[in-house]
Amino acid sequence: MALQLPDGFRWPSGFLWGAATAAAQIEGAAHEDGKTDSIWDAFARVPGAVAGGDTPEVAIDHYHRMPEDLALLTELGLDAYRFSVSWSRVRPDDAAPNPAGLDFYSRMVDELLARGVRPFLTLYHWDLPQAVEERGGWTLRETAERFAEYAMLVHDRLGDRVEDWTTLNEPFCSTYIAYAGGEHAPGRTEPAAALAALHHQLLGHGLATRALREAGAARIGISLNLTNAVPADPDDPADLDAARRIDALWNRGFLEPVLRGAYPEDFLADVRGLGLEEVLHEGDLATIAAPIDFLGVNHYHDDQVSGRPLPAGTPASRRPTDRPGRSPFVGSEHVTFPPRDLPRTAMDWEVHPEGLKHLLTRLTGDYPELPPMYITENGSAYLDEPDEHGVVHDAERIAYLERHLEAVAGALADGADVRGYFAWTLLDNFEWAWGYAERFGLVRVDPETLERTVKDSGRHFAAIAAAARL
Ligand code: IFM
Repeated sequence: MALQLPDGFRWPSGFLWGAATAAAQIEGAAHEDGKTDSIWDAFARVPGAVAGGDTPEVAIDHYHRMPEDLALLTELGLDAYRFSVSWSRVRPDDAAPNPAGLDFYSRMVDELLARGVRPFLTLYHWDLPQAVEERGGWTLRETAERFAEYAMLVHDRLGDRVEDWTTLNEPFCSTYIAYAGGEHAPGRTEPAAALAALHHQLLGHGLATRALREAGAARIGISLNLTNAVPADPDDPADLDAARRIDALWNRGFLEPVLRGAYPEDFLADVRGLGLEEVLHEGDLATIAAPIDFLGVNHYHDDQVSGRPLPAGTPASRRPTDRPGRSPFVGSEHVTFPPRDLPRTAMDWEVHPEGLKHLLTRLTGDYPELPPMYITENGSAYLDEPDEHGVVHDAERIAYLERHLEAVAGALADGADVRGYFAWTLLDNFEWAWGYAERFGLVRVDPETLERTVKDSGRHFAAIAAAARL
């Protein structure tokens, strides 16, 4: 089925069609050419931390197959590629710079530019050097400063060719889920540590943004994973309050410090006494609000929320973070997430494309100071398998993609300033605590041979992008 676009709709000229990846999920070579442990290498060795005992040690061997993988971008006719740099590859243990690691990304950027593909570089996609974690990780203020130094190391080497810089990817996951929910590395379950990590990651974003700007970076942004917190019963004050709390913790608690230099008052009230006050220094919020040129929006699903216990008979959630004592929802641990009657992906995430339109429209309406947006991640995991000819007919992923692109078009037609869409993800990969079982790729990676095969969704995405440019 073709895209159903608003009457008279045209994709804006220059709209970017891209795909995204992250270092720890694809590179492998986890201890090669000088790279040392990131927190994900160490976490994956903890029994039970990652499904199936999977590790990022080899991942999908992108480190050795980089040119071949980037050729896929050309095959799909994509304009842009969003990738992340591994801190522990370019500055192992956050000590001396590693020339071999920097060379790898330099070759990657050259390869992209030679292919006419615009590099979108993310500095932090969750893989802190383990040595930094052992000193206290993001709970320490010093880590924000170390991050800004690492950002400059990368800029010194790649800033002559990379124009689009993203500081952090989804700090919600690398703070709350990592330091309070225990599902992501470093696997801690301490609410105060999560709040300290939140503040220090945002501070690191501000310090790095300022330094990159002074060094002449053309465009700087941050990618936030944002949700729509939908009250289960819009007439029930308990559900309305639960939705407000989740919106504050998950969305506004990131958007407002970055865009306005202030944590939302209701968020501060919700987490009062849990440790944020102790790490918040005078002047930090002005640093965090350093102007940005774009907001990266990552969105996969909405979340229905309630302030009441789950009704009896609700199917058990598959999320490790929903285990007792492991909540990323600091200060709002009593909030529940009753499932809605909607189709679900293999991740057990609901499919509700209208949510993406709603989110983009809401951001546009609520934040007059909003810079242009990119969808820096959107995609779906399905348990697709190749047929006897090795072809993957992933009709569900195609439908997900189409409906979400229609949602982006709808938001554009309603005035949202969205400049591009990056599909998550180019290649099946290491899906963090879920190991290799969850597959989001437009390109299949054979789990045994690591052979790459473009799925039907990859070809479909390429065709949509090509048609949009006409
Ligand atoms: O794989 C992740 C990615 O690293 C961050 N955003 C969500 C994706 C799917 O879970």
